[in-house]
Amino acid sequence: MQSMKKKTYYITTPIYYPSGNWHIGHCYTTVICDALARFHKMLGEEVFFLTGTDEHGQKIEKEAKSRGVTPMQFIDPLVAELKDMWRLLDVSYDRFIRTTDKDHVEAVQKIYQRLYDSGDIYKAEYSGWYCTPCESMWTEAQLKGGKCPDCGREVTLQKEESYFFRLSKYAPRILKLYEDNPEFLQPKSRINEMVNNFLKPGLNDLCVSRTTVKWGVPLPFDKNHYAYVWIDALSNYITALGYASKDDSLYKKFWPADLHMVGKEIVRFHAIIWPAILMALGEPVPKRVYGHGWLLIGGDKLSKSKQDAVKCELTDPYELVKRYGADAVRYFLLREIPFGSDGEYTNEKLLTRINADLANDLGNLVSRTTAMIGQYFGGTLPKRGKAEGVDAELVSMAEGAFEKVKSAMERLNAPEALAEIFAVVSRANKYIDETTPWILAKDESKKARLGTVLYNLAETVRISAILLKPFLTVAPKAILKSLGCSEDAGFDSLAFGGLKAGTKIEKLPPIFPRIDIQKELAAVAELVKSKHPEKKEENKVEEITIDDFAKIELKVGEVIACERVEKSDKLLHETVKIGNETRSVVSGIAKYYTPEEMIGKKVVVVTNLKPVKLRGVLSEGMILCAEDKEGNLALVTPEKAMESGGQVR
Ligand code: ME8
Repeated sequence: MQSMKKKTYYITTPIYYPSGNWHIGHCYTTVICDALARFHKMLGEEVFFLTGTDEHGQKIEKEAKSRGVTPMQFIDPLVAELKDMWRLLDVSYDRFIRTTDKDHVEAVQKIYQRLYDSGDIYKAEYSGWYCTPCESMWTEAQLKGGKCPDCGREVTLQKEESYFFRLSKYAPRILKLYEDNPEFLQPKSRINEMVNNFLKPGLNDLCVSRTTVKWGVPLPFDKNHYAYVWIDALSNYITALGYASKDDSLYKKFWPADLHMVGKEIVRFHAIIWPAILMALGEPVPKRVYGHGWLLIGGDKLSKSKQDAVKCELTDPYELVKRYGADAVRYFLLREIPFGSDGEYTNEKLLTRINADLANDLGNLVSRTTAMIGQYFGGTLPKRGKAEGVDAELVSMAEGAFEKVKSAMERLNAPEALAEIFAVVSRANKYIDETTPWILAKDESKKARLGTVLYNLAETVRISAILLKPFLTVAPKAILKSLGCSEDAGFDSLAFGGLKAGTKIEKLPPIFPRIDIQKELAAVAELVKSKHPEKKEENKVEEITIDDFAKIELKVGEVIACERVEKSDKLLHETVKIGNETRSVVSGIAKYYTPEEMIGKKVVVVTNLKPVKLRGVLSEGMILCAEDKEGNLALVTPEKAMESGGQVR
């Protein structure tokens, strides 16, 4: 007899930049993928679940350099932290790929070679505006006022030889891919974004090599050039399976991927560049790319840099798991945010979800059911007797839940799948109120009915626990154990009536203790503050009165002479005319303005500061500047022509 080939399911997360500062937004993609991977495993499919880290590129190179360590010394601890986070959240990946892995690097070189040999990569001149201090090349359109958009300094026109990928050639095929396979990119709105924003205006060929960034994969056909990080990163989806290696059996088995799950900001790379590369390699494209929404804080994407602005919320996954457990964090991520859309994150929402769904609905059902079996039947599961009218709805909901969950998961809709399971849980709680077992227990003649009611409840709890297994990894096992079932129970044991009368049932203490939300929010706020003391001070700038402010004298001045302060790369010495007097002022702005630029500038000067000597030069005032988060400075100047000497209030 011919053996049936097992269905395969290949699912990937994006590979993460090892940046540290991990937050709950980072967990979103991966927890969803984990639930999908577990679900498909439980369907009996052979699953390969891939995640990893994206470790090359200029940012890492610079960060490591600024810390005086090698890129690997910089990255390794961050990768270890990320793996730890996945361990805490019970993420069941099959491979954790690092783009610095030897097999990946070798395969990326082969991919480049193949594209080069087929003529899809060609050498051309790349011209752009180069900012030397930033090591960045800009197009004319990207410049701000003709200067570097990052630091505002002068840029020079430079021509550099680079390798280009013929992306433009693939635009018609990508459009056709979307037309022929409306399932390819989801949700549907992302297709419109790609078509209208990128494909219709026309694709340019893509510059796929760098000579300035050396922390990357050297190109096999030109060792002065290094692979563009996105080509390196995207390739992980096939190199992880052994593509272009001696053993490509996994590739043969699992490719094309069933699903690339990615955040919406990187859809363009996955739905345009990646299929074009695969088309050029002559390989099949993934079956589906899903661009999910973001976790927001205060309407903005929760991100590493934004974290500073949102210190009032606890977003650290390690701390969240420590306080509430992996199940609660996973549940929130999978249940709260309507799939495909953005969703606001607050501690209050998380705690409300934990209390309402996990502690009240699920926790109560489990503890009441197991406690009543203990109390009325000595912990032995009673027999299921004759059904009564009220039983039918509960039983049919419990029996029908799997198909609904399956349908939701086929559409990748974990929130809907969980809502279906919790509808059964709620129905069971209602069933307790309707059947009032505590009243039945008072009447010996109702013992058989009481047994049936508790059997139905235990069975509904068992079915719910099995259905919850892809989503929660701790509670379902504990529930199944308390019902005397194997923790491994799967979708093949969902038929109602699976529990055997006579089974020993253990009373389960509350699996999700109820949280006092107000108390916990206060504790969390304290914790967040203690972790970011610098922010506490910044947020709490002392209030002053108008009289306090009036003590500062501010006047408009005109810089009439300016020179560098000797042996200082930070200080400029300005001669400032303020009305009828001139003053000597020293300011720390030499990195942002040349002496020539300063001459003739109208500035705002604090004129009643005590004079000081800086590097031996007298300073009789302070020129006001605005400063951004990166420490860039800009002079504060009157917006209209103003005589020097004018008061600033
Ligand atoms: O983009 N809400 O890596 P990454 C939801 N290395 N998801 C969020 C999020 C938020 N607030 N913040 C981050 C990269 N993410 C590239 C990928 S793949 C070949 C290369 C998600 O570390 C983000 O959307 O910036 C992405 O899916 C994942 O975290 C990794 O982001």
